[in-house]
Amino acid sequence: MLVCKNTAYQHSEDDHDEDVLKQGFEYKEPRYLLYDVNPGEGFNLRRDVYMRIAVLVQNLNKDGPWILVLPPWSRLYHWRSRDVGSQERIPWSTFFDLTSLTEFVPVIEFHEFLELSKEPIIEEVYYLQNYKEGWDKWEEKMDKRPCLVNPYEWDRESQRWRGWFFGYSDEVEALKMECISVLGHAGFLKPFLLANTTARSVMIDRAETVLHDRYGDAVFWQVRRSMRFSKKLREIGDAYRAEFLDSIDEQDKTVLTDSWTDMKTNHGDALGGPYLAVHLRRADFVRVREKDVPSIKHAAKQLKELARKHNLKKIFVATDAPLGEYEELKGHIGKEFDVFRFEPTKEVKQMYKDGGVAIIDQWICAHARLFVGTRESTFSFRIQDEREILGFDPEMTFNRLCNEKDKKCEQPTRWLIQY
Ligand code: GFB
Repeated sequence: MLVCKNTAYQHSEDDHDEDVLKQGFEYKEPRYLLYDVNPGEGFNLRRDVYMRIAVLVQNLNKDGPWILVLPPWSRLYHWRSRDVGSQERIPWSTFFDLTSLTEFVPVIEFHEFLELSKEPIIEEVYYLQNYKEGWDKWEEKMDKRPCLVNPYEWDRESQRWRGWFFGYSDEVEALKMECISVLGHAGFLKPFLLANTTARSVMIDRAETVLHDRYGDAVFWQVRRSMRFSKKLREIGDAYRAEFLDSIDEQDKTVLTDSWTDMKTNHGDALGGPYLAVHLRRADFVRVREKDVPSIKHAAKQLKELARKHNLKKIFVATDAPLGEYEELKGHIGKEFDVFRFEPTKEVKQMYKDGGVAIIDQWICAHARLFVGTRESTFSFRIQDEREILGFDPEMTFNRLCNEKDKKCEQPTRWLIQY
């Protein structure tokens, strides 16, 4: 399936016909922008990098047709379940609603890009890196430089570059690869892409190196709003809310419009289901962000206080904690509250993997009357955005747990939605 909304840019046999020319459009073959991210990055930072690149592609489309090729999800560090089958080459449609993405920018899946290509080739790869010498004064700049690290390998036999290519290393190759030192916003890549290459397919690797053009403005929120989760995952989350948390959209005032482009809420429109939801980030965070993560006992104390304050009797826990820690939390919370955790069926796990289960957790947290997250976790940040889109009062969203030694317990920055 080729998803492309702008009919002037649609890639089909008919494009050459006179109608297109009559409409005043000069026919151009679309070009494909691919990207990848530092292999160690987690799912929710990757979502943020998508936003930077989607805005770039939207800007490129002002001058000619470009299509964003969605990088398949493969082998993420946090996806460790062994009972879910392969977690390689997962297409974006498993997690996101592609029609919705397309309402911001034309996108296709990587396998569709391969089907459209005569050969499994990406013509040019630009591997972004920092400046070896660092920088004193922040100014936008980019230069071709020797690679500081190079994960690609030149294959003498095929005269092509070999690389990871989202788990397609056995099939896909590149014709050209260069390293570019860059300091700048994603939009800064546009003049480079228009002036320095005429390749049909260009891949930007280590795309997290470039920053958002404008963090938090209306365009930022448009692309964020376009990232709706897949309908199936939303339905699984909704069914759980209805069954265990007495949470139904009509009642909770969280009904979605058919298209994100028609949805505009005010703070306080959404009420949310009668439960407190917490994102309790544990696993590697306990080690890496020791100062930000509370003990289980202290987390329970804060949750009980908040639930009492807001008169909520149910607590939903989204967590990557092992079962033992979750049981410990329940023990500390005690009988005063009912505590819930989403338990996927075998079928859901097989079908939607660790990534899908995490999204269901996020979706349930997004619909709670009150949300409390973990400091500096992009997983918690994405729940906060989702709640901004639904129209919650910021008081009910921008809350976090604190470590017992953190007496100030500063609450999260409120990145409020802009239209
Ligand atoms: O999403 P993420 O980048 O958030 O990475 P952080 C955390 C991953 O752990 C998620 C799983 O994508 C999930 O796979 N996970 C975390 C959870 N919390 C939950 C939860 O409540 N429910 C479920 N089902 N899964 C950063 C990473 O994580 O932490 C960096 O991006 C680094 O790579 C750093 O590891 C320490 O921003 O929280």
